[in-house]
Amino acid sequence: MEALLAAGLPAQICAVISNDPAAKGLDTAARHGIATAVVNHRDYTQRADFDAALALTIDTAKPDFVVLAGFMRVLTADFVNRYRGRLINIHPSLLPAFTGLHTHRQALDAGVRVHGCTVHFVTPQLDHGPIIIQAAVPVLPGDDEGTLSKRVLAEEHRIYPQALRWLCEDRVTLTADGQVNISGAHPAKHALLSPALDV
Ligand code: NHR
Repeated sequence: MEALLAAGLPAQICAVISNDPAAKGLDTAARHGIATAVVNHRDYTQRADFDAALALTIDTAKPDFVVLAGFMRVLTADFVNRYRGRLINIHPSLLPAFTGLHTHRQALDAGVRVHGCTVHFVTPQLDHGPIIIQAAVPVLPGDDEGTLSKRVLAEEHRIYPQALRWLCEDRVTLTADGQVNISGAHPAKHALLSPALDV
């Protein structure tokens, strides 16, 4: 969230909303003069009721986009469908690999040599929404969850602002059949090999 605030996006951040009253992002937002709100999931026994309260709070702020950042509650289909094409998330793996939690542990256990992060539209099926942009990083000998997550996080801080900028500029759209179109994006020129080939 701090990286998004620092990115100088052509957007007004109309609210920062958390399900966790202790979330550090609330203090950060308040320091930046941004409106904050808490909808505590512990106050609700049903996910649908929490999501309905969350949607009311979001809609009060009238956002164009709803940007998940470290949001850790699975959202109901009704909630997700209300914001179709306007709700995005960043997930710390190269989806569709390693959905859910502990993605860096999953990557290390699988022995992959390339890992990364994914910005995607949120759909009812967890971590399966249409992909906007991905960044790949090498998994290096001796990596643990700490070193690997730090390498991925540095890329998250690059691709999330880029994806949001495209959204703000109306350059990325989710089509009716669930495809992502990005206008004017440059194709990547190089393959990432890990390890590199012998010279
Ligand atoms: N909701 C839907 N419908 N679809 C997605 O793609 C979603 C979503 C809600 C959150 C973020 C996701 C991530 O990038 C996200 C994507 C939480 C869990 C989870 O299991 C899984 C994936 C993500 C976020 N949450 C547990 C739950 O019971 C609680 C886990 C905890 O509190 O530590 O909701 O990682």
